[in-house]
Amino acid sequence: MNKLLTLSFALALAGPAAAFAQGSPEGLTQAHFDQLDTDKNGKVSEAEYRQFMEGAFDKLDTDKNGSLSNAEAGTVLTREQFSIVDRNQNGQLNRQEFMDQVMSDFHRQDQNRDGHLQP
Ligand SMILES: [Ca+2]
Ligand SMILES: [Ca+2]
Ligand SMILES: [Ca+2]
Repeated sequence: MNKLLTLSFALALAGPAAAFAQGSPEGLTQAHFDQLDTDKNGKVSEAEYRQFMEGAFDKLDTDKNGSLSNAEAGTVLTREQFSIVDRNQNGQLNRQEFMDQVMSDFHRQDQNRDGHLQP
C-alpha cells in the first residue's frame, strides 16, 4: 500500500476521465489539492482530508449499506489494494477500515509531520 491509494481516490472523485487520462501521477495536482483544501489556506489539514474522505466513502457506497463491496470500490481500488484495505478479509470495506487506510496515507504523505499537506 502506498500514497497512490489516496491519489486514486482524489482522481476518481475529480472524474474518471481525468484519472484515466493522467495515469498514475506521483503527486497531487493543483486541481485535486484545491478540492481538498476547503478553507483555501494553501494547505490540507487532517480535518479537511478526513472530511473529504468521509464524503468519498459515502459516494462510493452506492447502495448505502455502510460498507464498500469490491464492485463499489472498483473504480478507485484494484483487487489487490482492496484486499489490503479489507483488514478482516470479509470482502467488504467498512468505514473504519477505509478511514484507517486513508488516514495512514495522510500521515505517510505528511513528511514534515506538521499535520498538513502542502501542494
Ligand atoms: Ca486548508
Ligand atoms: Ca455498499
Ligand atoms: Ca472488511
